[in-house]
This record gives sequence, C-alpha cells and structure tokens, in this order.
Amino acid sequence: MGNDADQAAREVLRDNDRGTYTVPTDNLYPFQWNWDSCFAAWGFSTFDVPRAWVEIETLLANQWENGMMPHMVFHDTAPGYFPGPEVWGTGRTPPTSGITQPPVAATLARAVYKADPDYGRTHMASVFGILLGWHRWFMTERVERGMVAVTHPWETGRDNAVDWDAAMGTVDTSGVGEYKRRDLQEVAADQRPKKAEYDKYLAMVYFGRECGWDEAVIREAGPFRVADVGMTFILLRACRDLLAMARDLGEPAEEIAGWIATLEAGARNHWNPDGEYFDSIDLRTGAFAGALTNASFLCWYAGIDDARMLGHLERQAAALTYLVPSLDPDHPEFDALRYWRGPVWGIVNTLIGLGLAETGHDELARRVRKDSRRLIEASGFFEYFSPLDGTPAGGGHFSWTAAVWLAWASPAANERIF
Ligand code: 9WN
Repeated sequence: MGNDADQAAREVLRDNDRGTYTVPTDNLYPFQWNWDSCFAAWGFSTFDVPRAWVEIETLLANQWENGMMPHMVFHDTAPGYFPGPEVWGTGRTPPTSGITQPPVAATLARAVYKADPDYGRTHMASVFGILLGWHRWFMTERVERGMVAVTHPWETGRDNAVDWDAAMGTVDTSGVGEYKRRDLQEVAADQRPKKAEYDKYLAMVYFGRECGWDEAVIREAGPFRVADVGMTFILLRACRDLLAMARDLGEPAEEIAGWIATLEAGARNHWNPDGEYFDSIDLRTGAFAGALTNASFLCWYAGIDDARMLGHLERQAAALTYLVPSLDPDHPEFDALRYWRGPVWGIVNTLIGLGLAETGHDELARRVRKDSRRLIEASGFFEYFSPLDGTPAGGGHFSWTAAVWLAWASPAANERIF
C-alpha cells in the first residue's frame, strides 16, 4: 500500500491545485483556507519544493494592514457558496474573510525550508517579516493573560467543538434571517454543525462586518471571546519556529523571545484544576469550557510536558480503536461522527504525534502515527474519521489529509522532519 498511497496522496494535491493555491477539497471548500494551505505546502515539499513555497507566498500575500492573516481568500468566484465574499464584506481584492485561523504557517514554512534549505533560504527571508507581523498582531490584539482570544469559532479551525457551547449560548441570532447552507449539499447533516450553531456563526460574522472588522470594537462588544487552548499552543509553537528562523536569518530575536515567555506563562492559565487538563476559557465569564479535546493534547507540540496529560491520552488509548478523538469519549456530548465533537482529524494527530516524539514519549507517538496511518490506508484521504471504528466522514479527496500522509504518516515519511 505504501508507495501506491504515496502516489495517490500526490494526486490529491495535484487535483486540488489551482495553480498558485490549493483548495481543501473540490466543491465543499472551493477557495484557499489559511491552515489548510500551510499543510498542503508541507505535503508539496515532499515532492515539489518550489510549488510548496508558491502556496505559502500566495496565502501570505493577503495579509491585512494591521497584520492579521485572514482565514479564507476568495481567489475565484463560486456561485452559491455561502458565506461568500459579500457576506464577509471586507472590501479587499481579492476578497477575504474577516477573521484569522490557527497560525501553523511559521512552523510549516520552516518544515518546507528544511526540505531544501538552499532553495528555501530566500523564500524564508521573504516571508519572515509577514509572519512576524501576524504574530505581533496576535500578541497585541488577541493575547489576554498570555492566552489567545478568538472572536469566532471558525478562527479555531475546530468549528463546532464543545469548547464554544457555553460562550455561544448568549449570541443573539434574531437578525440572521433565512439562508442556504452550501455544506449540507455536500455532506450529511449529522456530520456537520447544527442549524442553531450555524445561525450563531453568521450572527458573529454580521457583527464583525457591521463594525468594519474593528478589533477594538470586537474586543469590547463582540458576541464571543474565548481563550482557545489550541490557538495558544499553536501560536506558542509557531513563535519557537519564528525564533529559529530569526536566528537563521540573523534577525533580532528579543521580541519573539518575549512572546514565548508570555505564552508559556499563559498556557498555564489554561489548566482546568477540576478536570486536570488544559482547557479553553470563556473570557466574558472566566469559566472553563470543561472539554478535554484533541487541542488540549497539543501541549507537547508547544513544548509543554505534563504527566497528567499523558495519563488522559493513555486512558483514551485503552478505550478507543483510533487516537486522538476531538472530544474525550467520556464527555456526554461525544459524538463519533459529528465533525469536531468526536472524530479523529489527521492534521491534529500529526501535530500531537510530532510533539510527543519531540518530548520523548515514543510509545504514544508511535501509536498516534500508526492509528493515523491505519485510518488513511483503510479509507483514503477523508476529512475526518470515527475513533471507534474508523468510519470515514466529511469531504473526501482532502488536501491536508493527503499532505500529512506524505509528510508524516506514510511509512516513507521522516517523522522527525522538524
Ligand atoms: C469554516 C477547510 C476548513 C478548515 C476548518 C474546518 C472547516 C470551515 C467550514 O473547513 O471550516 O472555516 O465551513 O466548516 O473546521 O478547520 O480549515 O478545510
């Protein structure tokens, strides 16, 4: 299967390649998404390094003046797509969304650079300043008590995770009106967010559009503000990689070192003493979400080791056929096929597995990688999978699943690429 699967994975990336950017999958997601693209670039770097840099540079060309990197770029028209550019109303060319997404770019750009340092050096130098600006935007606009605040669940990349349930409870949907979802034309409704959640996602978009995506207004009066444990860990890790880039390039590193110290201290604020795990926090109420998710297990990837987190993962390893579920199976809301409320996601597994390997937890690292490999080998490059029996779900022919296969899960991949 190994070589055939490698070939099939390359074909997925080639099929989803639109020349200068890669769509996550045809139809369901017909534009460029921020973190999807970074994973796609990493996948390309295993067989076409120049194309990998094009992917990253296309994405990063869409930075806002304030430093924010949008979560979507609408390079092309897609009639019927909802919510499209007019709903976001950001007035940019090309149009973008008005929110951000997990900042894996510095980490994966560095991985692309390492695939061919001679080729990548000038490219790394050209993107360094953009990444620095984006991280600075996070640190000035979004970091509170050392944790990353998100203003919309879509920013987290984990749309309907249980983390947001309580915080979304107060979002007013009275002005949302009628609309036609595009996702339900492609995927079964029981594998996607519910209508009540979607109404709230739209209410939050309308709030942002109405205030012209003004961060100060959103901070003071926006309907949703949650410290996402996943974003904090991902930004912390990305700052470590940005620091390494700065050193390679002979750029000043003090500011980045300061961000790392702030985020390391902030990561501790995510510790939920009742459940004894890293958790998200509603910044409006100060309440923990009470959800042990796959984002909680990004601690090792962020360079934070914790024996109690290992204990949770070992418990899940004993209970489940496939690690790592997006919600703890003991949580009452666990739902094996509903998007971010139970299924396994290859990309998050990859980051967790790399973190475990880097911190010397070899047995669990091997298990996470082996489970990811088995899921993909059995079913192909799906968007997500049941942790109970491996049932594939969501979109197929998915770019980032193909990418993490090539860069990490395939027998041919070098697990310690970083
Ligand atoms: C909204 C593209 C994106 C991923 C996210 C995933 C999903 C979008 C959606 O698809 O989100 O951004 O419409 O559901 O949750 O992580 O980047 O693959």
